[in-house]
Amino acid sequence: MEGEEKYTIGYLIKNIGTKKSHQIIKKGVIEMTHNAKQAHNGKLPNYDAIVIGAGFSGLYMLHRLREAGCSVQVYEAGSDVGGTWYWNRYPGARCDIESMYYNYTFSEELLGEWNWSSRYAAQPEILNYIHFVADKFDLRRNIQFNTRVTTASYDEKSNHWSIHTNNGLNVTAKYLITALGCLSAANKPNFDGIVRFKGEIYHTGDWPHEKVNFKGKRVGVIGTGSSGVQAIPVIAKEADQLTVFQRTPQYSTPAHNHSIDEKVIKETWTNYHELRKFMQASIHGIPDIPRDKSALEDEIGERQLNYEKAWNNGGLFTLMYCYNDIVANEAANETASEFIRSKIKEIVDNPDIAEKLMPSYHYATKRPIIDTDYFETYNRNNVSLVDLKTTPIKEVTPIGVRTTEAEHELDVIVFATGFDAITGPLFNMDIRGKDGVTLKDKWAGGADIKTYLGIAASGFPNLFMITGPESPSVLSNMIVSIEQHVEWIADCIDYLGKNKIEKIEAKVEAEASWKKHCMEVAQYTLLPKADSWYMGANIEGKPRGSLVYMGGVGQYRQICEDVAIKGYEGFSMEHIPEVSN
Ligand code: NA7
Repeated sequence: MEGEEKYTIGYLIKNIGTKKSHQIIKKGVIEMTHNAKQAHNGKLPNYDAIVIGAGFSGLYMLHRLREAGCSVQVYEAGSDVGGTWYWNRYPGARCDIESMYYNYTFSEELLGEWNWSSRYAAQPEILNYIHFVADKFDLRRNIQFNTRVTTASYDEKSNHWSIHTNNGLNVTAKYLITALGCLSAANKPNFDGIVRFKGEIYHTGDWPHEKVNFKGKRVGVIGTGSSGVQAIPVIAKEADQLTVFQRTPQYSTPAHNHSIDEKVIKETWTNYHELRKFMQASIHGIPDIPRDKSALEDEIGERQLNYEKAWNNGGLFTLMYCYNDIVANEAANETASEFIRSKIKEIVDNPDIAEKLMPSYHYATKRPIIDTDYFETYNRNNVSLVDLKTTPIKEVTPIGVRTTEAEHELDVIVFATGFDAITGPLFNMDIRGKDGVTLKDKWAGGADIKTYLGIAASGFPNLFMITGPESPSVLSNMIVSIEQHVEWIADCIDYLGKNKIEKIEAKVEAEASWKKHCMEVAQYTLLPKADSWYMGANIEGKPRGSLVYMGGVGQYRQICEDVAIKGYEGFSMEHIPEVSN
């Protein structure tokens, strides 16, 4: 009893002036001083770390830091966990990485307890998986939902990040970790007259939780990226009429989705340790690599056979991996591009429509697409195609979409217009580092992105970005890249704690050499030639520049590991000043 009572104010008042109370007060002061050592001005932050976002990256970050004994709070704009898979609920939404490689790999226990139903899991199943993980590790107790972080500012005096949310919350943390997802800021083109439209408007990246009914309706889909290509065949089956508004034709290859046998899954889980190592050392984070041969070394007949086999196997990288120079050499690329164009010609009955569907950019310099019956859908008599390159959209009218050629009457408009990728989510928040400089200003609105490893930025101490700009992120299997970043950041925070380092910041020169390296690597590929969202080229007014590291996840992992082994080379660090008791 006495042990409990001695800590109450009542006990101290009752025993004021006694030797015992002096001891308790002194002990309390010493404890406070000890704690205050961790903060410059004696003011403790609310949390060791604040994580923004509760998708795949935020959830794993929370788990790792909590396991390490850190106090962590996650803020999430949605009403539940899931990130990308919470928002992208559009018809046909499905992963383009094979399910068995699109799950967390850090826990063997997790692997053993989960079975995927098909080669490419649909959105509801992936969301269920994320719920399963959140339940298993009891993650929701440290997540505040329906809470959007509006500003995050670094205070140099206290070395804390202050976070403000849309619902009036003000909290502080020593570390700020963004787990925003690369494709979470929906691109909603502001066409003239859009507010006058009398029908329904949806965006694939911000889809309602309730089923949208297309039955008996005239639907327009604007955009033919991965989301449009997945949604179009499904909507076409339900709608009365479907009009597809296409700005850039796409290369898409068949997914050949199918159910998977439980036995195959169990076998895969058994060998997962090896697979995981392979994925981590690979280019795109999958257990496969390109064939070590140029496309130009094979005779035409041999090459066609290879492409045909890849087409029939299906998969995101299968065709690209037929040879090692498809994204590096224009002539090699053209062989694959032309093969896909020939398939489009073969599948689509109407030669004029087939012609409009044929892309001319270099295959795989935009993220490749895999589909189920996409090109076949244009053979349906309730589907029509509008080529926006020749007849651009002029305005949205109360009854539809008017191009320079005609007014298309619609009941529903579906924007499948993608995202302000990678920098969009960071810029949507007011993130301020030293001297109140915003991340947006530091990066000249995106025209001059400077990061160190895509994880940190100078002028922004104690800020970590999971899958930030200039990291492999969307060029890879996201889960592999997410796990690598989360583990690197957790190890770094652990190192800082053990070495009594309070502040870590990327050096300006380290950023400059990382940028140089990123640009050098990019020059070995054809990717900078495309108007893709990798290059920031999908959004009007967005500065063009490479948003991703193109050297592959294996090489990138090695670089990050070396940085850590060398005591976080390229970062400046400040030790906690000694406080005498
Ligand atoms: P994407 O791949 O960015 O596709 C968006 C599509 O919308 C694409 O066809 C764009 O044409 C088109 N778009 C964008 N803005 C406009 C305007 N203003 N007018 C007409 N058409 C427009 O996004 P997704 O959501 O499909 O896929 C994103 C990723 O999610 C995907 O790669 C997977 O990883 C999952 P453009 O090609 O830019 O000319």
